[in-house]
Amino acid sequence: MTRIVSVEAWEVLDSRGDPTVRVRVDTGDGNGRFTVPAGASTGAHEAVERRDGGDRYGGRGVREAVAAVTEELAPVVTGRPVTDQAGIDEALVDHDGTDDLSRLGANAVLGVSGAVAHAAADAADRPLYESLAPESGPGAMPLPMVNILSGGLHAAAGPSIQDFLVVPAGAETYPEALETVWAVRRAAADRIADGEHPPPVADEGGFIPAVPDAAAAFDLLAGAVRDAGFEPAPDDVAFAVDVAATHFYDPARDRYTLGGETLDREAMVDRVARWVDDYPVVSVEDPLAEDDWTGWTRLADRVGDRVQLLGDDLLATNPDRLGRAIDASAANAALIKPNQAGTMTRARRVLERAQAAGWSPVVSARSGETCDATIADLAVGLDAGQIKIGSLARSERLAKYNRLLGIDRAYDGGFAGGEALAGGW
Ligand code: 2PG
Ligand code: MG
Repeated sequence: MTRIVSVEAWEVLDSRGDPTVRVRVDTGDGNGRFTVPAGASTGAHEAVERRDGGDRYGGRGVREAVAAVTEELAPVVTGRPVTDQAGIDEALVDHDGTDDLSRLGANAVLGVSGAVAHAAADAADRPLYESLAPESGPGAMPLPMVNILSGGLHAAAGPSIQDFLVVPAGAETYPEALETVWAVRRAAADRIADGEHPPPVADEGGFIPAVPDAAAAFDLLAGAVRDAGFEPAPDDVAFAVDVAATHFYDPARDRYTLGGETLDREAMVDRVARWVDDYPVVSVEDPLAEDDWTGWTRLADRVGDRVQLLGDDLLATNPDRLGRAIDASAANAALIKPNQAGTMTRARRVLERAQAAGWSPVVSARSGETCDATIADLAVGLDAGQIKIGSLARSERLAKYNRLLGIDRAYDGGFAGGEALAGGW
């Protein structure tokens, strides 16, 4: 039995240049490393990331989280069998002692948990996607939803809506899906470029368009899809949107501020339903704010049988919130972000519970990332069916797309394709 012999942690910088936690776990038979990502449009119900405050890095340093790993968590896991991920994660959570991991920081706890997963794979001399898989084996290559246009908290300008994405639902393989998206992204760049400057890009590599509203962004996407030689259609190149509505909802007034418009709940539900009617939108993420359960269930009643309604801030990769959403039929798909959950085991359990309820899981990166590609292995290993990484740009995104290309070469599990989408497509 391979046991953990040491745990180290240190501060590195992510794709926004902000500090984050990297952890290395050593066993007698190898080692594993994991680097924690970070959100910008974070939800209130996520496990809590710990930042130092003060002047250093504008308060965003993570020395305290690093110290929590080396001083508090390393002794908890040292000596344990590296393959006991669930037992280790439980011990980490117990040692923190809070539900949201706010004492030591979810960035400390997940750092250790993720590095343990890699060390276990290394000790067994297996690729991570295989070592994470259940006994039935890994799943299919995931269908990517790929950011083309950005706004909201990920962009210095642009629309209030965070991401306009394309879903290459007509592709038959994962590599073909990337080729399709590449062509659409290039066509979108040509439409946005003003002849003098390249189009500005946002945190996840999407272009920041100067569009007056969502309809204009969808029209731009449709034009780019046609320029690239495809059809904007649910079975060819479909659209997805991460509205990230929590971040333009004002709880004091109970209103959504979308661009220059102020919308009440009903108007917001109508607006999203209209996008689904007017455009080949197959997935809508966070169309209402994270605690607007009334709005979510109303929208699900209206369009939930024909579109994927994907909870991010709503669910926060939290088992209790997922349970409540399933009971209320508030959505039909769950975004899975390991750092919202705080451990690999919690993320896995939320994903498996979504699958068991007939919901579609979508494994997701954060807007602040490094070249850590763990989520690629997670998506294949647990047969998520879909993945969201950002645009086809910036090395922290490409590291994950490229990891999937490597897995696709090594392993013949098929391609999940458009059937992975919830909502009847
Ligand atoms: C999201 C994510 C990734 P962030 O809202 O889905 O796009 O953004 O990591 O900033 O929360
Ligand atoms: Mg989101």
